[in-house]
Amino acid sequence: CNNHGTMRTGQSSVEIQQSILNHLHYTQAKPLPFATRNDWYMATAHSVRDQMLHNWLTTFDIFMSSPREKHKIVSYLSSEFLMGPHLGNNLVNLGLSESVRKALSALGQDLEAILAQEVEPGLGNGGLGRLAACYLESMATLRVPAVGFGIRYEFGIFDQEIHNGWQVEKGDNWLKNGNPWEVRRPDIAYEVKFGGHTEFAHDPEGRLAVRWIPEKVIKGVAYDTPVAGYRSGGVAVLRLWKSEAVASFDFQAFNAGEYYKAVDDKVLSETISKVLYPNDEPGIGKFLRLCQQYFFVSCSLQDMIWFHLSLGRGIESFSESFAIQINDTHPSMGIAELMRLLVDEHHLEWDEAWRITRESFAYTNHTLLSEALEKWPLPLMASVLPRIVEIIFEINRRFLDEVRGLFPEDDQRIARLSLIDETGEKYVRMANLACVGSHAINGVAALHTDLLKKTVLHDFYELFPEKFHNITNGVTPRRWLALSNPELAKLISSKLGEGWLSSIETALAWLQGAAKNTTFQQKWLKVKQANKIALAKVIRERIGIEVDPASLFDVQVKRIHEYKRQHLNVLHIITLYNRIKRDPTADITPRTFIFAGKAAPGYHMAKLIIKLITSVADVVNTDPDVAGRLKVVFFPDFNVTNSQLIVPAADLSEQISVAGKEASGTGNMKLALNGALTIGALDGANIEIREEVGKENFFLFGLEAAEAQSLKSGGYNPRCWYEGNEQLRQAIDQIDAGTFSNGDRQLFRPLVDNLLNRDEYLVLADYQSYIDCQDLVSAAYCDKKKWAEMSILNVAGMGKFSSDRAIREYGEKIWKTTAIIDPTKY
Ligand code: 26Q
Repeated sequence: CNNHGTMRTGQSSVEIQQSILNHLHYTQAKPLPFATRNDWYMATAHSVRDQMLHNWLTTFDIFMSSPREKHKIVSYLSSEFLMGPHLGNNLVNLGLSESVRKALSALGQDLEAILAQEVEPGLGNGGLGRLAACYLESMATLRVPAVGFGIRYEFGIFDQEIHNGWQVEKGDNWLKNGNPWEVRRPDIAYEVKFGGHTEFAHDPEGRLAVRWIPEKVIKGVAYDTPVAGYRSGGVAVLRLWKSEAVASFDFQAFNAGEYYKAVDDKVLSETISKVLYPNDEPGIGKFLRLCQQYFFVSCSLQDMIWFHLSLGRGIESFSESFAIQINDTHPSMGIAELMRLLVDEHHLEWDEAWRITRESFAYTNHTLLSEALEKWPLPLMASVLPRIVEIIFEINRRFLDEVRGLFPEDDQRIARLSLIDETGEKYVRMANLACVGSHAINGVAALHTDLLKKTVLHDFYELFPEKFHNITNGVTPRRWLALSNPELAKLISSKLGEGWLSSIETALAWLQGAAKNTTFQQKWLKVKQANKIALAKVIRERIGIEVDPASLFDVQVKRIHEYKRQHLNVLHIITLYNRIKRDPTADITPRTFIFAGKAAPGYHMAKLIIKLITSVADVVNTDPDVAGRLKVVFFPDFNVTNSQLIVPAADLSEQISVAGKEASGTGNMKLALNGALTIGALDGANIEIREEVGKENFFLFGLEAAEAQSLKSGGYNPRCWYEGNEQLRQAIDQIDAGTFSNGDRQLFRPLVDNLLNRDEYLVLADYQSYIDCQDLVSAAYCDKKKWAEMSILNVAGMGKFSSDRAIREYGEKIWKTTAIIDPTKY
C-alpha cells in the first residue's frame, strides 16, 4: 500500500529513473550538465532511501497496531557498527538491482561506477562491529523489531596506506560528501552528565534522593539509518548518537566577552563522538573512551524509557518492552545507568529496579584473552561518573553479600568475583558487572563458550550456570554471497531455484547433490576463475603487482594480531621460497598469497608483521628463480568494500590462530561461503565449520586448545623447536640475517627475539604441522575436479553460519521475543 503516490516508491525502472532525476533536481540542486558522479550517486541513494523510509514507517505502523504482548523491541547496544556500503546491499534486499541498473543506464550512468562512489561508514574495527551489522540485517529480514544503538563517529577506522612497506594511518573523513542514508532527528536528544559530585536532596515530591550535580552536561542527538531486510518489507533502525553542546552557544560566557571560552565548550562537547578508537582490545584507561561509552548508553537508555512510557506503560514493565543485548562489555555501564535512571529519576526501590535491569540485559562475550577483558581505573571512573561508581559499589556490596552467604570464608573467590579489582591499583571489572547485571551470558562459538565456563568466567559459571548459553556467530548471506559474489549466487539459484537466500539454513545443503556433477563443477570453477581475474586486475591497478589467476589464491584477511599468526603464514612462504632456491626446478604449486588487515596504531609488533610481509613480498616477487610461481601481496586498507572483492576470489582461507584464542571468527564463514577451503587449527568456529563441511573437506593442522594449554604450562621453550627443525631454523635465521631487509639485522630483531624467547602463540610449535598441511593443500589443488567438489561441499555446509540462524537462537534462548512483525497477519 502506498498512499503517497508512486512518485517516490514506484519500483519500475521508468519510475525509478524519474525519482533519480527528481532528486538530482530537488535534493542535489544540480542541472544535468553539471551533475558529477557523486551527484548521481546521491540522487540514486535518495531514491532508494525513499523506498526504505516507506517500508520503515509501515513496519512501525504494524508494530504499533500489533497486540501488546508482541511489543518487545530488541535493543542491540554496540560501540561499533561496521555496516559497509549501503547502496548495493539495499538494492539486493529490496529487489531493485535490475530496475535501478536499467534506470541509470537510460540516464547514461553505470550502476557499478555509481556503487563505487560510496564511501563506506567504517564505524568499527573488525569482527565485533561487523557482527552487529549482520545481526541488524537479519533482524530486519526476520522482522524482529530492532534498534541498533551506537555512536555516530565523525571519523571511523583510519584508512590504511602502505608507505615503503609500513602502515601509515590516514583520517577517515567519511562524511565529507554527505551521508544520504541518515536522518538527523534534532527532536530526539538527551542530556548526559559528566563529572561533579553527588549529594542527598529532597526531590519535588519531598522524597530524599541522590542528586548528581555534574560538572558538565552534553547533549546526544539521534541520527537514524534504516536497514532493509531481505525481501521481507522489514526494516531495522540504526540509531547513532552525535554529541553536541547543550546550547550551541553559552550566552552568559558570550555576554561576558568570553567568546572563545564559549566556542571552546562546544569543541569539547563535540569531541566525544569525534573518533573511533582504532584498537580491538582495551588499552590503558582513556578518559575519552570512557566518556564515549557512558554517553551512548545513557542516551540509548533514556530513549528506550521515553518510548516505553510513551506507549502508556508503567516504568515497572520496562523489560517487557525491551530486550537489551550488549555487544561485549563496552556498553556494560548501561547496567548501572539503568539503575540510576530507575532509582534516581523514576523513584523505584532498589530491588525492583534491579529486577528490571537484570531482566532487560543480556551480555555477549567476544574474547578469551584475559588481558583483553575491559577494566577501568577506579579513580578515573569516580571522577568522570561519580554517581555511576556509587551504584556499582552498591551492586557489588549486595552481590558480594550473597556470595559470602554461599561460600563463607572463601575470600579468594570473593576477591575474584568482586566488581572491583583490588589486587593493586583499583579497577572496575566490566565483565563482572555484565555477568552480575544480566540474565543471560553467551559465548560466540561452541569452544569459546566452553572455555568461558572453564576459564575466564568460571567463577560466574559456578554461581549462575543457568545464565550461560552458546550462540555461534553467523554472517548474512545477502551481503556475503548475493552481493559480493553475484555469479555464484546465480549458479546456486540454477540448482536451488529462487528464494534460497531466505532459507539458507536448510537450502544450501541441497548443493551436496551437485558436488560430483562434472558440468556443475566446471561452471563452479569458471565463476571462481572470473572472480580471481577481477581481483588480479585490481591488484595490478592499485598495487602494481602482476598475479596469475591460475595460481592458488591463498588468503589471510583480518586484523593483524600475534594470536592470529600472520607470521606463521610468512614462515610458510619463506619455506617454499627456500625450496625453490635449493632447486629452482622443484615442482611447486603456483600460489598467490594475499594478506590484508589493519594494525592498531600503537601495536608495534603488528606493524612490524606488516613490514615483514611486504619485505618478503619484495624479495619473493622479484627473484628470477621464483619465476612468478609465488607472489605475495599486501592489499592495503582492508575494509568491507575491499573484503567484498577479495573474499569471492579466494581458494584457500587461512584461519590459523592458535587454538583457544579466537573467540569465533567470522571471516572464516564468509570465505567458506564463497567456496574457499579452510586451512585451520581447531579454534573458534573453525571446529563447527569443519563438522558441517566434513573433515575430509577441511585442512586441519596444529595443536588443540587443551594441548596448547598443557604445552605452555609445562614450560614451553620455543628455542628447542627452532633448533630441532632445520627448515624452520633457516627461515628464522634469514629474517634475522636481513635477507628480507637488505641486510638490516636490526629491523626484525624484536620479532625474532619474541619468537625464540617467548612465542606466546606457539608459532614454532605449530610450524611443521602447518607446513605438512600446506603441502597437502598444494597437492589437492592440482586435482581440479576434486577441488571443485570440496569447494561445493564447503558452501553446501555453510547453512548453519547464516546470521538468520544466530538471530533465531537469540530470540528463542535469550530475548524470548515472539515479536515478529508479519505484514500478512495484521
Ligand atoms: C575496548 C575498550 C577500549 C578500547 C577498545 C576496546 C575494544 C574495541 C573493539 C575491544 C575489543 C574490540 C573488538 C573485538 C572483536 O572484534 N572481537 C572479535 O569478535 C568477533 C565477533 O564475535 C569474533 O568472531 C572474533 O573472534 C573476536 O576476536
